[in-house]
Amino acid sequence: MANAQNEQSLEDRLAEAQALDRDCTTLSRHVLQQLQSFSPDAQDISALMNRIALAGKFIARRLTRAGLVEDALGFTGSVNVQGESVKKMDIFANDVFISVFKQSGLVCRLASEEMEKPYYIPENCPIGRYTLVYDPIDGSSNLDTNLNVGSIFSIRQQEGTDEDGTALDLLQHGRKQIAAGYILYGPSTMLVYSLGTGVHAFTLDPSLGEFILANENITVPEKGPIYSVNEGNFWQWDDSLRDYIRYVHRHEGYTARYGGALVGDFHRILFTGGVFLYPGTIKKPEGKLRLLYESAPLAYLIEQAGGRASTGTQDIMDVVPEELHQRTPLIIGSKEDVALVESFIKEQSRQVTNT
Ligand code: AHM
Ligand code: MG
Repeated sequence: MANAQNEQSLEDRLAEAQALDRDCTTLSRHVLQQLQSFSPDAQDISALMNRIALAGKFIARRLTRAGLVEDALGFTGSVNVQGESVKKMDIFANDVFISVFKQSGLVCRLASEEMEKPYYIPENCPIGRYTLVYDPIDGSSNLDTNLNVGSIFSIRQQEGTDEDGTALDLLQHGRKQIAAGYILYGPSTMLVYSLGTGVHAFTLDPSLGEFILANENITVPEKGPIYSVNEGNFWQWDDSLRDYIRYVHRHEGYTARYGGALVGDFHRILFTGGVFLYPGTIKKPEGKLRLLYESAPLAYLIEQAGGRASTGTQDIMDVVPEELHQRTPLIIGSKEDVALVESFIKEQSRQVTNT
């Protein structure tokens, strides 16, 4: 009897130890495990990820109180370089990313959706070896209705110089990214990242103030049921995209999901499979999404998870931008679903060539 009790308590203790182990896999510990090194480079990447996580915590804290505090919601009254009305939260989040990197010695320059030109942190520049490219609040039209939004980030090694301030040295393909990820501000706050060794998701435990490992080595299904696209643009698309949507409507097994915020839509596809599309339209032939801080970081993640990202004719990761805020059509998700969309585009261009 005494032995049975002892065994029981041993099992309980083992279960507790496992739970504790899981709770102790914080983002910073995970990053070091991924890098398998304590080299200066590994320490830098770890410090970078910690600062990004800190930015995520600041933004999440503000968002959870947005309806309660003055000056959190609504527009600033100005228009950004993209011609879009700027929200107060866009500016707050943009500044948070800048301020967490001050005096870090890590990042000399940051480029974001909200800034026409890259921002320099002069005190970091003598030693800062990395550039951070980010979208501080993606899907900001969701803000005023208390729906999910996200932040997207990408880290690149700083290369060359930016003598004329045009950031020419940043205009390189997505395979130059050394890390990428996003923070999803939903019912809970999640950080999903990759350093080129799989995709891993963390949930913010607000009581600890730590991102705790939730899913390791996420793989996107080869094919999935979701198609995620703003069908309001149907008559603005090329015939090939309309044909693809007609195909989806006529076949069983598809379901539409579109939240109007890329991070949330992408997150769902990462876990359940399917495809997200933001194709070009008549008004915007290159679509809406920006290559460097929206499409390329998510392309990096989806490839790491075994999926694909395409413009329709080229892998997103291979696209070399000509300017900082360049837009690109985006088709991203499960391999088979992306290939199916591409097959419609290919067929259309074959028909055009034959006529
Ligand atoms: P934003 O970065 O200015 O918020 O714009 C990007 C957002 C994406 O999150 C989302 O996928 C898309 O715009 C939605 O656009 P639309 O309202 O045209 O469907
Ligand atoms: Mg955006």
